[in-house]
Amino acid sequence: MSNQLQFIQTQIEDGIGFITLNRPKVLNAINRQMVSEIVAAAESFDQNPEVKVILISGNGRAFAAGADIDEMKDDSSIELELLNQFACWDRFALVKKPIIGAVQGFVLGGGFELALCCDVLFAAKRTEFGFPEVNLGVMPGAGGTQRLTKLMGKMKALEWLLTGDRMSADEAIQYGVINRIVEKEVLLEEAVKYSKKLASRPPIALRLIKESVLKAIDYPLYEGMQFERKNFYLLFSSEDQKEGMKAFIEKRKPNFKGK
Ligand code: DAK
Repeated sequence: MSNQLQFIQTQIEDGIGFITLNRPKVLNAINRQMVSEIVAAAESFDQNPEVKVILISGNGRAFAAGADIDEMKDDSSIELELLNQFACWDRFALVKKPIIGAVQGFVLGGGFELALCCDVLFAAKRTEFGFPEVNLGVMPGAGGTQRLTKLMGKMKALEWLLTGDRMSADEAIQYGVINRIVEKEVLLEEAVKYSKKLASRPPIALRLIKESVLKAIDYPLYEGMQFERKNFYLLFSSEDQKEGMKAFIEKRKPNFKGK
């Protein structure tokens, strides 16, 4: 089942919900309509039991070169406050299923912020990441200063945020910003292979693992461990836990149902 929206394409195949940014002429610059489409697709996949994992990528020579500068150039602070677009954007980070990003070309500004909301990132060789907002007289506003700093620490994050310089894929992997670097030709194939592996895992365990790891970013260790423990207990009321352990004892492959 594939669906062509105005600025994205969606598809469900083999338990994977695909979201493909599709505005290649402007390097997938993210306008407001595209944000709504991405968030609506991700939320709909999150609710759809057919989808186990979400995979986001971009058509053309960029994942996304940032928010659409043309659309926002004349905005006033009050218009932005009233539009409250960040509220829509923030919902992407609330998606419970794992989100795999397959990025290439340029991953800049809002495009980088979107990538940083993913849970596992595959990048093609020669991908360039960065926050060039400073060169436009602004700064990231959709989580860039926070998420990058939590990943690489204050000194490194400021180095990139203050200059607006572009980070190579090699640097990004060194700082723990991405997981894998692959040849561009096999980027999607590798991300799909990984997504299929996740799709074979018990879905409730996947979402509770994701939730617990995200809490580790915000919570002190003790509180995080209490949160983790509740999720651990919760999994013992799932059918998948019974099936997973029974299958192990019976020396067969488990048949997880997401219940
Ligand atoms: N917005 C609009 N158009 C863009 C664009 C962008 N961010 N990036 C590229 N384009 C367009 C170019 O204008 C050009 O259009 P035409 O001239 O062909 O009509 C086309 O894409 C191809 O781009 P170039 O000709 O520039 O291609 P090059 O290979 O020479 O350069 C580049 C590629 C990526 C280095 C360059 O295009 C570039 O510097 N782009 C801008 C990068 C940037 O500054 N990005 C940060 C934008 S600020 C928000 C959430 C998030 C944000 C804001 C609000 N809310 C929820 C409210 C985030 C803000 C940002 O991201």
